[in-house]
Amino acid sequence: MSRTQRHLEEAERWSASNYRPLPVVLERGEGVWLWDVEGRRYLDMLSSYSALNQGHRHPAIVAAAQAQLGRLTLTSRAFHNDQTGPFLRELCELAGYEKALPMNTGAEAVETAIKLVRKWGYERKGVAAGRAEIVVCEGNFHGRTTTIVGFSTVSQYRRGFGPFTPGFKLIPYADADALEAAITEHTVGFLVEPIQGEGGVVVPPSGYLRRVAEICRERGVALIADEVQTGLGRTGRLFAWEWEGVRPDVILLGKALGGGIYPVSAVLADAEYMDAFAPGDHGSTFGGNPLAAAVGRAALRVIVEEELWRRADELGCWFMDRLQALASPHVEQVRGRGLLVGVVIKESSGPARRFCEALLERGILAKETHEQVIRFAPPLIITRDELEGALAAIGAVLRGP
Ligand code: IF1
Repeated sequence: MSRTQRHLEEAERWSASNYRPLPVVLERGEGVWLWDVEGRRYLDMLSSYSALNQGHRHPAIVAAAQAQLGRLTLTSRAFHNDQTGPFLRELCELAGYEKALPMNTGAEAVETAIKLVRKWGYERKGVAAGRAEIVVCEGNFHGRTTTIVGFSTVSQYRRGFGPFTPGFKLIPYADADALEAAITEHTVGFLVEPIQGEGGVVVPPSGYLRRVAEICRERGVALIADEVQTGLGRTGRLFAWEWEGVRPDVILLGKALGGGIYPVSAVLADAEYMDAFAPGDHGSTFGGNPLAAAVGRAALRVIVEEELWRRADELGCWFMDRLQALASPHVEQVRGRGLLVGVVIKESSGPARRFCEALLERGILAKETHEQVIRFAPPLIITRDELEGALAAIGAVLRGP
């Protein structure tokens, strides 16, 4: 029995079945490359859903983690440490916000923002107790907690998990008029992804973010941008909202903030909002721990020093043009921004998964989102030559039967 088969059987026996991974068993990663237990090499075109913008085991981030491992890893927030303050300062200065609250996962950042804008609404806006509402979009993906899946429009993410948290109102994505109509005197926030990742790499029309920002400002509603997937260079700007010159009231970061080696997320906002939290209101055992902060500092340093957003912008445009030029009979549309790219497969060609399986055979790791979209989101350190290699394999698969 091969090592792969042995690992697959072990995982099958002992793991909960909450995922259906492709049948590949990885054991080493470096930069944009991964190796499986048979020694085969793969190009990572998923980046753990954009948590690997800096690539696998970036030397500067690993070095920072190793150095901190040798000093101090966890103190709880009952005490200060010498890493968290500098991390939050550097993060706020980079993003242009007054305050940051560090957490661990993207979902925790989303939950933190929900609590923050609700409390801000009650204490600053005078919203009637217990009546706060947050507007969210159809096709959203903000995480897997019970509150968050309660406003998901994907039936599988909700099925069997009720009862859900009240206080959320769904509107169509990319429809600013729908936002205007949905806001009431109880509305405290609008939670939106600048580009819907899981929803199928859906890019809203130009002007949408600007318009919803205007509406939120006019109506005194907090604009909350979930940049967990689109942030930190992925779409060709440091933050996706920069494409529209919009400054959200609250931004959520995660994934690549952990440099591909540690869960780090954060909520950023000005004091007007963040000061709604008093000591003891909210917290987390690991949120903002010294190791997370040291890793977060190095993760940001790499993004800035290597100007990863510029690479995503330049290579992303070229990559999408080349995908379009494949003229594949299976492709309905190529869409995305920067190196967050979705290839929509025609229904007549069947689900996208078979194309991902064929790509795996050719040494490309990619994952479909929902049924019909192949998502390509390589590490932002990828070179044009490496993308050329990916295009050769993608072309062979998409021009096939
Ligand atoms: C899974 C999806 C991507 C996110 C946005 C918050 C979170 C995510 C915009 C929560 C997380 C992950 C979750 C992971 C797969 C992946 C995913 F397919 F599920 F939707 F990327 F598109 N906001 N997305 O994309 O962050 O708590 O996971 O750290 O759950 O299967 P998290």
